[in-house]
Amino acid sequence: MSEPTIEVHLAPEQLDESLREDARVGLTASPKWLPPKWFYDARGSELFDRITRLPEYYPTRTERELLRASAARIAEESSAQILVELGSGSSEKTRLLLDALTAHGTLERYVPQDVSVAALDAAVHQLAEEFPTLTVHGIVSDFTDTLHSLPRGGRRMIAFLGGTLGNLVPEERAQFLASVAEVLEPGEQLLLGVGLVTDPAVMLPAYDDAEGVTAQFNLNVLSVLNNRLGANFDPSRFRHLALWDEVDDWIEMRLEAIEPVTVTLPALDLEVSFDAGEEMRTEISAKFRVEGICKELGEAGFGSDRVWTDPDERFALILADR
Ligand code: AVJ
Repeated sequence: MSEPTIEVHLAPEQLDESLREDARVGLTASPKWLPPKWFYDARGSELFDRITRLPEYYPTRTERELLRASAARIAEESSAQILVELGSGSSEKTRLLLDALTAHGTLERYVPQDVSVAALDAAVHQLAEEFPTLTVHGIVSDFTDTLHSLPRGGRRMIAFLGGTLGNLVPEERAQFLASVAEVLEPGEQLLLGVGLVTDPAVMLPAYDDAEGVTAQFNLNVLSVLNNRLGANFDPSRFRHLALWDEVDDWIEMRLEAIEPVTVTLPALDLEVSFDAGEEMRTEISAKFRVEGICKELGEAGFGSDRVWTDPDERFALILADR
C-alpha cells in the first residue's frame, strides 16, 4: 500500500475568508440565507452520516442499491483509470465502484474531493488500506473549484453522487455541468446521482425525520458561525423547517427564529436581527425528472447517457459520455 496523500486547495485563511463573505452576503440579504456547504464541520459531517442511516432518508440507500446493480456495467462502459469523486464525504458508497473498477482491471487512481477535511482524511486512509493497488489522493476544496485542477494522465470518470448537484440553483447547475463537460475529453464520463421528484409525503420526512437528526444538522450551521466567526447564535431560539417547493422542484431547509433574535458577528463587525417567525434559507435540494436532467446534460455538452432508476423512481444514476 502506498501512503494516501491529501492536497488542500482551501487554505484555512481562504476558507475563513469565504465563510465571512458568504455570511456577510447571506445574513444581510432579505430573505436571509446561507450556503449549505458550511454544514460540514466535523460535527456536521457526523450528523450527515447519521442522516444517511435514518429510515426516512431513502436517497443514500436507494443510490447504494443502484450502484450495486450497475457498478459492473459502469466499469465496463467506462474503463476508467482515474476515478475523481466530487463531494465524496465518507466515500461509503464509492467502494462499490472501486470494487467494480478494480475487478475490471483498469483503475489506478482514486481522487476524492470534499470540503470537509475530517471526512476526507478518514476516508482516504481507510480506502488506501482497503485498495492497496490504488493510489489514493484526496483534494480538500469546493467542488466547483476542483475542476480547474483535475488530475491528468489517464482515462477519467468524474463521479458526483448523492444528489449533491441538487444543492446548486439552476444557473449554478448549468454552469457547473458545462464546466465538467469542458474539462473532460471525449470518451471520458460523468457519473451523476440525483434524487427524482416523487411524492412529497416521501420526500419531506427525509428532510424532517422523527428523531430530529436533520434538525440538529440544520441548526449546526449556527454553531459553525459561532465557532468560526465568533458569532453568538443561540440555536435553541431557532427551529428547523423543511418544505417542498413544487414550482422550483426543490426541498428547501430553513431555520425559523422562534422569537426576536439579535446576533453579533465580531469577525464581520456586523449585528443582525431576526424578527419572530423570520425564516432563513439554509439549503435547497433540487429533485429532477429523468427527461429534464438528461436535457440539461445535453445542453451542457454531454453526449449519450445511460440511466438507472429504482423501481419506485426516487433516485437516478446517470452515466453521461463526454
Ligand atoms: C448531501 C446535499 C445530497 O440534499 O439530501 C440531507 C444534504 N440535507 N438532509 C441532500 C441533506 C438534509 C443532502 N446532500
